[in-house]
Amino acid sequence: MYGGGYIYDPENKNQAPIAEDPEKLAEFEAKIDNGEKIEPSDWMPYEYRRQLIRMIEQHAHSEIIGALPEGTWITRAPGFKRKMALIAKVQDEIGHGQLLYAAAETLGKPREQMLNDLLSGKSKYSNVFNYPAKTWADVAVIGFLIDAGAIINQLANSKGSYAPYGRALKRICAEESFHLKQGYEAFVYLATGTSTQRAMLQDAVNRWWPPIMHFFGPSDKISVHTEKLIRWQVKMDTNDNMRNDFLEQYVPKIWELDITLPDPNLRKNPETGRWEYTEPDWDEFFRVISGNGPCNKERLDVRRWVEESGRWVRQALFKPNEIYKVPLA
Ligand code: FAQ
Repeated sequence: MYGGGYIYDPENKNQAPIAEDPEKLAEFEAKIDNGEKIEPSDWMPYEYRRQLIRMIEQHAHSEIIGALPEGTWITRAPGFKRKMALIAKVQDEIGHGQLLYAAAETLGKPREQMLNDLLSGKSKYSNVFNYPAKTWADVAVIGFLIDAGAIINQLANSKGSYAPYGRALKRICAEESFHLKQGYEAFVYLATGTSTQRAMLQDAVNRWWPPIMHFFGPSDKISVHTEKLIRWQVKMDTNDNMRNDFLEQYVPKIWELDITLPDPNLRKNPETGRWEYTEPDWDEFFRVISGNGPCNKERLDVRRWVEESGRWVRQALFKPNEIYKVPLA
């Protein structure tokens, strides 16, 4: 039983009230306006719950799928220390997935169903993890720039109205800041290395830049959920503002290493103080998030294999007698 006596039932098409009780809705929105946090047992509108499940679940999937591109580099990372750091980072990402699935479960959707929806393609996960990590420099770019983007987004979301998500994000952000240091160190090492190392890094930056610009979500003009989510303080800033914060903080760090970015229009407008750039290719973005990116199939195939090969562990944990049939003494 979850908040407001709600039980998540995806087969029940009538579970969304046609209209929320106006008094309860006004009370709920006043709480949000007051900066109060919403706990799982509190009353909440159906749409608030639905949106949170969608967002937190996608975030959880992004963490466990996001572990895959870097995971393939653990055995190939240059040197023992980098291998150890990468193992720890990948392990953290899986842990973030666990925290986020637990936060989404408080809203009533069972974890098994979330994982089924990931595998069937019903639930999305972050666009960036559908691209290959071809060289060690890709790992440096992911660790530096994708973790940087994730921190900007998650720090904002951590101040949001749903308490369990905020609590999970505070812990996740603390760990992500170590990931960022690890990525930045690897990035600087390559940028200040031999001409071959610099060329490898430049190539990785060129390939990752478009997906990184997509990472913060479609431009505010076409984002569908932002307005409602900001009203309910689920999202604390718009996609374009978060993209701008990222450019503000990280483009100077890239340029000072003499690494270029593949956008001739990228510049900070001195009058507005905002960054200008070539409009990202949103057709490519929507193609990738709907399952047609370069690695979508490979990523989901790995997850499918994990689900299959780990089934006996789940059975041993939750239904041990069905496996072992150990007679009771
Ligand atoms: N990728 O109306 P909006 C990480 C979808 S964690 C895929 O603007 P919204 C850690 C969106 O779902 C990274 N899909 O959506 C790590 C919607 O589709 P739907 C994940 C995207 O929710 C680092 C449609 O486009 N972080 O990286 C993306 O208001 C390194 C319309 O978009 C989170 O999930 C995207 N990038 O704003 C791990 C944070 N953007 O559902 C390993 C929580 C949008 O209607 C290594 N999420 N879409 O079918 C959020 O803050 C928000 O959901 C946004 C999108 C800002 C991502």
